[in-house]
Amino acid sequence: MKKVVALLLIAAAIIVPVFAQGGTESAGPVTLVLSEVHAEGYPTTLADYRFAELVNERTEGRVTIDVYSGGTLYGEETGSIEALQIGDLDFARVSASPVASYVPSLNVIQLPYLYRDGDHMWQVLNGPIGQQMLDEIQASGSGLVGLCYYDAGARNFYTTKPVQSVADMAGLKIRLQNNAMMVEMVELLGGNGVTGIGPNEVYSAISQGTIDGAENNWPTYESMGDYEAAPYFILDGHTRVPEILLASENVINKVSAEDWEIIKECAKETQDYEIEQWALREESSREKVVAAGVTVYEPTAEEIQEFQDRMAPIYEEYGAGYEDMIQEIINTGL
Ligand code: BDP
Repeated sequence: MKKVVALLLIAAAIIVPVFAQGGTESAGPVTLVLSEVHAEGYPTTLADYRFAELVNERTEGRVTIDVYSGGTLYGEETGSIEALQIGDLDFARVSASPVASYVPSLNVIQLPYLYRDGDHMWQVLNGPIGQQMLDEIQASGSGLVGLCYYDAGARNFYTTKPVQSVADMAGLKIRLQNNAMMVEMVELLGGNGVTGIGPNEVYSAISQGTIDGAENNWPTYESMGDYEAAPYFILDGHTRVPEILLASENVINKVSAEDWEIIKECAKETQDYEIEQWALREESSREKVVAAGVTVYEPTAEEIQEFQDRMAPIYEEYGAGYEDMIQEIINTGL
């Protein structure tokens, strides 16, 4: 009997540390899943693969990440975010816009007409405010971890009929990401915001007449084929919404503490690569749609000002409590 107890104690001494280490459930290699709405070759998809490659290399094969592109797992980013929260999915590359429905403070870094240009946005995101907002995703208790930001340029309206001013927006049904602030933005411009349509369904929603248009950057407008259904593009640049690579907090239970650190470090390292790929694709997508006959309207500074002036109530509502941070963002780089 004593022998049995001694054997049990020895077995426990061997097994317990294995389980206790960094919250690891299994000591063996793990395969994790990443969901991406964009197609193969899109800048964020390229960055997803780079991330997966780096993680696999640096963990010496202990962690494999399978990338599912084209929205094959989740066509709507809200679906992937909810799957991350319950631990049904490990990673998702999403836009910050729908994430703000779960972590409202994230709206502050995507307020309309907040940044002067892309460089301004990157100075903010790569500085203390960017890191604070990324940290807030996990600190908010959302079950999500913000790993890094990627570029997504500026978003613009595109429609079936020409829009050259705020007045032309009247009554237009515009598809938006799942974010109440963005719906309000379109309503303040006189249009009607429509949500619940995944980015891969926008083309057919426009073709069927369910909506009159949508808003996005050059690469998505081109890659999803939306330019064929809504060939009028106004360069109003209403928002710059960064992309975010998210992890489920549950990944921390699936890998060792050391591998979790590697995952976080690899994500950060892919940011510059995505920004490079982004610049190339922004240019080639614009050229492609212009060559295909899209009518691009470049509003004057006064016309842009008219769009911007309408946004005051959004700053009051979504900026409440963040006045200092907003001022700091505006002052960044000045
Ligand atoms: C694109 C983002 C993608 C969003 C999409 C959208 O890259 O993550 O899902 O916009 O509008 O620019 O839903």
